[in-house]
Amino acid sequence: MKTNQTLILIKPDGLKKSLTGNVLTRLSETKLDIVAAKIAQVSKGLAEKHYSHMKDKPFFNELIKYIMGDYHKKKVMALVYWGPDAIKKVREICGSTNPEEADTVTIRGQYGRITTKGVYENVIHASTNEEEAEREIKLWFEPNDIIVDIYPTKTADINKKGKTWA
Ligand code: 3AN
Repeated sequence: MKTNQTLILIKPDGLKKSLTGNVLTRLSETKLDIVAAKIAQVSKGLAEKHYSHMKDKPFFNELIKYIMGDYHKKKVMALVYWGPDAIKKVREICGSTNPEEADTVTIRGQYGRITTKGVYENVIHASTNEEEAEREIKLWFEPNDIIVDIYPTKTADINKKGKTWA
């Protein structure tokens, strides 16, 4: 078992449907540590960077609108979970990308749906592998937001003693 970290987003449909508590309770079954958490509004730039690997998909524009909260609330909850096999454990409990195909005992199976427009409202995002986790965590969080040292940092401004990703 390898200790690693993963980015989780509770997406705007999850917040609009008051599912935050339910999702965190399900995630606590993993026995992983929450090492960072925040509520954020997603700008177009952040949304496009987060989903840069999907930019050629026909549903890309809908996906960007969805994560920005155009269909629900303009906010997401972003978290970093850390511990043994964090990426794998969280993906398992999230379930398949398509919420209609996701096992009913998973978070997406329990709470997700596909809209008549074809948008997957699948409640939660979780990193797929270590490379993606690193890219996503560095996109969403600054070093000082995370209570464990997971990636190398450098001092950004000698006077302020701030840190930035190395
Ligand atoms: P996952 O989130 O399970 O890693 P990805 O990375 O393939 O899945 O897709 C990113 C997001 O794009 C999904 N979470 C979902 O919101 C959306 N998505 C993926 N495939 C489709 C699809 N066929 N139709 C509509 N939305 C999709």
